[in-house]
Amino acid sequence: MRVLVLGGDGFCGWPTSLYLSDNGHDVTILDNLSRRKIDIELEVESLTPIQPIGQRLRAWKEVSGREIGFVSLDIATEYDRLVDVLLEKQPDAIVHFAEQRAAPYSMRTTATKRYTVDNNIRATHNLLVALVETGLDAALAHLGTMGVYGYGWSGSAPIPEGYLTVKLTTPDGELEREILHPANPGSVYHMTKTLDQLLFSFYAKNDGLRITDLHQGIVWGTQTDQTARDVRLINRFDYDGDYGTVLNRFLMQAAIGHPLTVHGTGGQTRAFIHIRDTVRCIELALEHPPQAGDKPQVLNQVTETHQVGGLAKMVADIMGADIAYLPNPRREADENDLIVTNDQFLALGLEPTKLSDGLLEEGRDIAQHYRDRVDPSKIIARSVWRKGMETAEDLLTELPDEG
Ligand code: NAD
Ligand code: USQ
Repeated sequence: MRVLVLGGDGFCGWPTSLYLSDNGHDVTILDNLSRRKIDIELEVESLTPIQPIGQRLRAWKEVSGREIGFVSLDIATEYDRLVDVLLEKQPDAIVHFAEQRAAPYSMRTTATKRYTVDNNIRATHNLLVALVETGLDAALAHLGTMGVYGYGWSGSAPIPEGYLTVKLTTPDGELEREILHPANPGSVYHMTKTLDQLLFSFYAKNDGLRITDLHQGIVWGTQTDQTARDVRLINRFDYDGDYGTVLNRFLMQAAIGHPLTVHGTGGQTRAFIHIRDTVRCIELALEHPPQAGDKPQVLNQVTETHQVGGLAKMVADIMGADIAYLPNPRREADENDLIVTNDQFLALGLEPTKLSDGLLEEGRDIAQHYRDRVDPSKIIARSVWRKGMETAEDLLTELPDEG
């Protein structure tokens, strides 16, 4: 397949691009490198030393003999160039990762709220309208989030894959309808993903676009078989309070002797997936697209659920770390149930990678190897959901000696 990977320089997009290229697909990355610019703005760097995109691509050619194309393009603002690229490349499939993806960054300031909405909604809408304008029949796979469902809204009822069947009482009797699961976002970022869903519903219905929305859980891990082939291909590892996600943060914290930063009681339950399964799921989704005229296909891209406090205990037991219970900078439930249906990916042949598969140790080893790159002042999460909310002080001002 000729595949365009939008956002292919990012944490999920880079390993996906390599995986698809390795499996014989003709891959072109479209990315405006905004994520690298946000690192500069936040004065933080990936724990792993990621190479400039040109070096990454040259290294991949050297290692695999295969070429990946790259177009520097802002999907949210450069509509005409996007149309030109689509017409030139004539993709069979498009993977859309190109959005601002950190909930804390999206809540940081008025400017980051506006940027997140402008960037994400315009990027998604530009892509949809460009597909209509060009008449291309490419299958689109978009990375959505489990957070569209909200946490705890369904209590202990399993969260279905995208749609709910509801019964309405009408004057003429009972009516059964399938509706999009009610949206219940917990941040401006998550809200953009719920808005994306409505754009997809409309363009699938009106123009017959073939769309799969992947409601992904929190991705953990760093390396895949492809990114591990050469140090110049290494994937990014975000550890800071805005972009670092919980499990990778705990692994990094344990590796440098920092207490594990549990927000609140740690009763929050979230869904997880390893980066190796993310790349496999994307390929499975591209191989099984919906037909023109179908409603958007929604797949829950998750393999397991865990409570944050339970994860901290697991990491602390394996690696001997302390746990710090900190004021929660977010407005979220202290505790929630989360039972998620993921039958479709299992039926397509996904063999889930679990936390118990020895990969926690791999994360710790990477974190230990690059521990000197950690800036301890970037660890505590300080973007608050409402002005005036309390945040913790730094727990470490400098890195403890190794040993
Ligand atoms: P990331 O920030 O590492 O990567 C996103 C990439 O998109 C970056 O390279 C960025 O430069 C690019 N980008 C952003 N806006 C763009 C624009 N307007 N034009 C062109 N390029 C643009 O994020 P990630 O962790 O790789 O996440 C990728 C997608 O997966 C996101 O949409 C995110 O919402 C979703 N997702 C991520 C996770 C996770 O845990 N990382 C979990 C669920 C869903
Ligand atoms: N948390 C801690 N300590 C930390 C960091 C986080 O207790 O040091 C808690 C948070 O308060 C939250 C939970 O862990 O309750 C998850 O936070 P996170 O930062 O790991 O994940 P989240 O903000 O939900 O966002 C991440 C990705 C996002 C994706 C989402 C999938 O950044 O792109 O959409 O996971 S999901 O959570 O399923 O919606």
